[in-house]
Amino acid sequence: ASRRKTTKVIIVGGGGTLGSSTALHLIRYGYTPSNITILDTYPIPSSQSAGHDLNKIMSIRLRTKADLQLSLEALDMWKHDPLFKPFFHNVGMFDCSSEAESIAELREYYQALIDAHAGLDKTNFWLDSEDDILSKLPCFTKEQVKGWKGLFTLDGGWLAAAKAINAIGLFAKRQGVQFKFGDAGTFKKPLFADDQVTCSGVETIDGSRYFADKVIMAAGAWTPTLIDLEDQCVSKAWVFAHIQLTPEEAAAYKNTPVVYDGAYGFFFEPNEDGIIKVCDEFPGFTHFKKHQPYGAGEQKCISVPRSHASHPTDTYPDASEASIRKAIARFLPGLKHKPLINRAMCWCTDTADSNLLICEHPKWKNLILATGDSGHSFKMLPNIGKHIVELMEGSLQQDLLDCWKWRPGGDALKSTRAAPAKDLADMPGWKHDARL
Ligand code: FSA
Repeated sequence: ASRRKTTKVIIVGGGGTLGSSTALHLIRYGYTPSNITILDTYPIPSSQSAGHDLNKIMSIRLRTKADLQLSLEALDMWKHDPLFKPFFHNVGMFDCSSEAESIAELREYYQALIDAHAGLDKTNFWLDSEDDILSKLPCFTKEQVKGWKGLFTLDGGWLAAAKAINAIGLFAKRQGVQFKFGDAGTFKKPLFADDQVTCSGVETIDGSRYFADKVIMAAGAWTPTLIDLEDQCVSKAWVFAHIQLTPEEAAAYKNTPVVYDGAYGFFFEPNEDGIIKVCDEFPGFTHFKKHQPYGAGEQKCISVPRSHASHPTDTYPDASEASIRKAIARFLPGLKHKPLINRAMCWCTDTADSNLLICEHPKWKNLILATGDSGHSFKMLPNIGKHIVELMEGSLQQDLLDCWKWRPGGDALKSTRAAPAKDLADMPGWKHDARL
């Protein structure tokens, strides 16, 4: 306990999902808030973080071995923790399809949830007919859902993402956590003790030097550009667009569950301003460039994120417009005539096996990586930081250590997705900034 009071921690990317959660749990574990420094290019909630979004999906996932424990812990905190509760819109989620093969996979998934013996039979239901579907989703028509089947879960819904990170930020500020943003918060390189092995802090691009006992690299999709991760993470963009509804239009979608079909995409209930977010589903877009992260002997080909925050005129490729329109035609045919607004890309970073990468760097003591979200980590905002602190303290449970260890090899370009990501260089339509 006394070690916790005196240990200094720097969180690089502390304005995003994994970083802000780490700051929260350091405080909850009794670390002295003024010994915690959050560095980020943008103020918390960092506008280039994937978590800086209207909404993200909440549901229990079983993609990796760690998922069941982590999503049950998260669900409990989204439902009951006073800090997070206001941001969980527990409207349910419908995972559906009209293709025989995908329906069979969804059925298997439903069975796996039941077989997890975690009481999930009480909250998950198979919807087998049009009438079953309409009973949960009155916004659809019978004609529209002909042949659809799927899994409805009461454990799902959406998370008001940027607002939840903001709440952590406000709490951390009140507690006295230190914040540095802009050039003073943008990572340049790690600093080392005389042994050149023990990390002792961070230098930022304005030349400031910050010293600490532990440095946590939680810069999300930017992490592989900052520290050489030996190709373990490939950063990719996913896309979204918004539709502004009138209050009358929005009323028809109130309390609509999140609807997800892997062949089309997904959409969310309108938020309090009547905005619906629509996404397509695809294996992501990379942005490969020659780049030299710290620790690499020379320049390498790395997918370097390019944020909407830094490039506000960027939108998304023409191909995304077509697939988002296709998702709208499928889910929201009555809104086909409405204009799309706020088209943008959002950056995640995939590992080969889609497990997170949360471990001490094998070469550098006290430099801890917390990245590799693989596009599915926002739902763990409430609890992931607890495990990052456990890793830092050496008390993380063995199965999580195994899942999240340093593990070069494998194919993070494809990861566990249907196909390797395409590169933005081959996808016209997203760049509207003549200067860059
Ligand atoms: O069930 C989920 O957690 C969906 S995450 C949403 C998403 O856009 C993915 O659909 C996409 O493939 C990528 O992983 C980014 O996140």
